[in-house]
Amino acid sequence: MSVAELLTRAREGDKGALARLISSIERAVGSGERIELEGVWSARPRFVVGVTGAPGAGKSTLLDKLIGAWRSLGHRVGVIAVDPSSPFSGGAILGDRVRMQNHTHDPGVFIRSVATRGALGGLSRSVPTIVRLLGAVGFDVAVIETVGVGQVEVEVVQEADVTVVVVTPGWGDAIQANKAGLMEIADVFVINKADRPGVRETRRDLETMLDLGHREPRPLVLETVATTGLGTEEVARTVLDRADELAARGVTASRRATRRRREVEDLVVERVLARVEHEGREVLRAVEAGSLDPATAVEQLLALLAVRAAPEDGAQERGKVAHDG
Ligand SMILES: Nc1nc2c(ncn2[C@@H]2O[C@H](COP(=O)(O)OP(=O)(O)OP(=O)(O)O)[C@@H](O)[C@H]2O)c(=O)[nH]1
Ligand SMILES: [Mg+2]
Repeated sequence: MSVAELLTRAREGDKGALARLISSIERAVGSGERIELEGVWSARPRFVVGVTGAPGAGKSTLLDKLIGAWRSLGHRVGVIAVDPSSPFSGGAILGDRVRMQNHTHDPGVFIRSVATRGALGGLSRSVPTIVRLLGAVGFDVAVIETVGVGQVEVEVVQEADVTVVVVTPGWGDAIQANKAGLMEIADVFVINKADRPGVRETRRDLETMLDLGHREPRPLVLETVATTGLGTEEVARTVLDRADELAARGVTASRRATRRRREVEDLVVERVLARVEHEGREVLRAVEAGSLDPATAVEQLLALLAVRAAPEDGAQERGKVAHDG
């Protein structure tokens, strides 16, 4: 089936077609091939929610409850679970499948895991396109869930318009979140496992760090027990409200502008590097051997690329999206 046919079916609600499209996108991004998805470039779900936090913090359990709450509010929810450590994709991570299985038969919920690919820091290049695709086929809430709190997670989650950081009491999570740079990107903190001791201390740590950060609007701190659902409906409502507020203040627009720019920059770097490795092998070898200095090598490589840039790089038609890995 062609990509165009898959897209038509996905728009009609065919989750299998959507899954196959996502696989095509991942393959294309992985191999640097270009696929065109009519009308996808400009599509975006109304709410793009990032969920991150340390492994085992309860992200998936919480998300399962959030999905339920958003569904009752009439939203259609698409989830991308990004696993930076896994080379595998296509289908849900087993644990996530178990915890979110309440929704597998709901046509208004789509859950899919993606592996991270790409040369630069393992960031999943396919995420921005998959998010657009979810919007194009009618999901108005897209969730990007990541495992862990490292650099990759921060990057991936920056694709979101509103970011939820899940921490747990008593494990120094707040401090760790701070170190990982999550204090700058979190819009809502959720202290999950609030049935355990240490909630007050964790809240105090977070509030202290937020005092130092002077973020506007100030990130919110909520508490949940995801396993029982305590506090989760409030999180579901708060996250969407905060997303609307960020949009109204113009924060979302400026984040998106930065993101679009970075997406292009990343793709350019990746593509140029791929060509350098391929076409500039001899120059690189001379540098490795010490017979060519770096500055001259750069000049030679750029000249090499400039000569061969033109043929396949025709101007793109508007409304289409290219995947150049
Ligand atoms: N006591 C308690 N346990 C919880 C709570 N929320 C989740 N758990 C448990 O914590 C464990 C991890 O939950 P997950 O939802 O898989 O956590 P996660 O953050 O998605 O984990 P990874 O995907 O591995 O990073 C499970 O055994 C949950 O049942 C909570 O509020 N209280
Ligand atoms: Mg999980």
